[in-house]
Amino acid sequence: MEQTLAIVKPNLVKRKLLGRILTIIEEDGFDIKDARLKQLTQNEAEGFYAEHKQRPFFTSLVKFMTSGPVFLMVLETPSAVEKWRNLMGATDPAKAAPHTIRRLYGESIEANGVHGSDSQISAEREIRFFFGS
Ligand code: 3AN
Repeated sequence: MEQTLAIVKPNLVKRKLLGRILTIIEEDGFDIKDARLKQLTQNEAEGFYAEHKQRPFFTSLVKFMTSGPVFLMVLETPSAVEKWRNLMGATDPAKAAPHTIRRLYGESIEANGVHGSDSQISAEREIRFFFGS
């Protein structure tokens, strides 16, 4: 079994698409092991995206991620990291495959609607960051 951290970003929570995304996740066979709605502080968003600190979009990304509550989830299934990334689609919604969540609901590269850990090591760090051990 493997776990990954999934986040529904503020734009999709605001658009009341949480139920639809949970349905997609459940129908794809993931087990939701933990979940929480959370308004991120600036510190939390900066800490979470620390690896992007030097990127030109960092300030804007932090502002967007703190613009309203996010929905955090620990998803579990075999190959959870890869499986959730496939279901999300590419970072740029315009380049994401048909039927992926980012293609369906993403608005831009920044407001692409959902986050997923990019490796098992990131998943461990990100789950610990929000949910503890
Ligand atoms: P992914 O979320 O697909 O792993 P990363 O890790 O490269 O993509 O980027 C993290 C987040 O930073 C993305 N989800 C997106 O919100 C934002 N981001 C990435 N690239 C850009 C960009 N060129 N312009 C604006 N925001 C970006």
